[in-house]
Amino acid sequence: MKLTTAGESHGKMLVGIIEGLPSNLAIDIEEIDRYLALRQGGYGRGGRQKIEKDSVEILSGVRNRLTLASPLAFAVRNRDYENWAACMAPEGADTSLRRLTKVRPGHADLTGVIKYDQTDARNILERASARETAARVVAGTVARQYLRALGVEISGYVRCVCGIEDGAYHSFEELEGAKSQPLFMLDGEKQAEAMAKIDELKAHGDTAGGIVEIRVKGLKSGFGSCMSYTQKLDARLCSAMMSVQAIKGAEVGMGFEVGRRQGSAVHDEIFLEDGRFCRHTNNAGGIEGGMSNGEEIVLRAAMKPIPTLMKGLRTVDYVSGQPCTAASERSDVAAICACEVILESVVAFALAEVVSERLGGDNMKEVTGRYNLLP
Ligand code: EPS
Repeated sequence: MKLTTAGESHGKMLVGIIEGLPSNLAIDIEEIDRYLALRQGGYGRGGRQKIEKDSVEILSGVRNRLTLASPLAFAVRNRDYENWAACMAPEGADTSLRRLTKVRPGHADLTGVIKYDQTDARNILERASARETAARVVAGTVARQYLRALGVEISGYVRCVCGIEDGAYHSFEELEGAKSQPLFMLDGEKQAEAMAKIDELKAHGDTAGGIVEIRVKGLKSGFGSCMSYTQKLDARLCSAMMSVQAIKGAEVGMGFEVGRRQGSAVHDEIFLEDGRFCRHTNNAGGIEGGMSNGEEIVLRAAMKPIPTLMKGLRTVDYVSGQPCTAASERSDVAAICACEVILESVVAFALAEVVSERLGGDNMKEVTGRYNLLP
């Protein structure tokens, strides 16, 4: 399974092509739109989301809601394009409009203009923008539907916003409630504190990041491989999370804490109960030796604060070489809920890739038949 995405933040649309889907996978278009809407929401988002109302248009690969096994092409239109066509159109654009030379610290602007030999960071930021993640939510939701056919579910919640942290354990069933919360947090008090923090940051022209936890329930053991470093499941899933704009850290299970503890306080002991191997703890986060071990997969990722600050950070104008304040037109204060939805989506897609590599199968009957034969 492979995904290619294209599209600029203020271009006509975002598009994607998913290759390698089996036939007869039922596609729930309304569910894709629901996740797109969730990606747009959450406390602390900015003006752009008032303009957009993302919805998917499936262009190929699906007939009467069932996949054909041909490439599934899709589009998510940018409503804002009509306000940007004069400077973004593929032909006849006035590139003197909306130039950005006051490069933003923390964004792709400066390194991008040097690497791609540009003088306008617009040519960099349009693609570097997290707007691209709308396409990954579409593909991730298709992958979620593929995994669901095997009994595998993905969920998550926001654990931390700008240092305000919910350190409690929450069961997989509890996580579903997070999506109806303004910051996808499960601890009401922490959430209220985090919302007040976002208000304060907004008033000061500043931004927030946070930490998200993603869980996968129901995956059988043996996905990924201990035989080749390229096939390790933890590496594949963390790579997917790190590919999301603004992610600066990824953890599996106990994560960085394993480096602070002794072995007997880290490793999950193994028991045989009612004829089944099991563990009473899940510090490994469901992955041992680069393979799923049948326990819940637990992943966390840290999102840095949005790099466009309304108050502006100190920088240098790329063209004049003069010190200045970094560019800012509008910005999200926090996009941690969007990040949660995106991380679920990229984990779903990466996992569907791993699963389809092991199972193969040209149609869903073959895929589910092969999965059901696994121990
Ligand atoms: C985004 C749309 C963008 C940004 C954000 C992601 O809207 P605009 O730039 O038009 O205000 O809000 O982009 C970034 C975080 C970024 O780094 O560029 C979206 O739809 O998610």
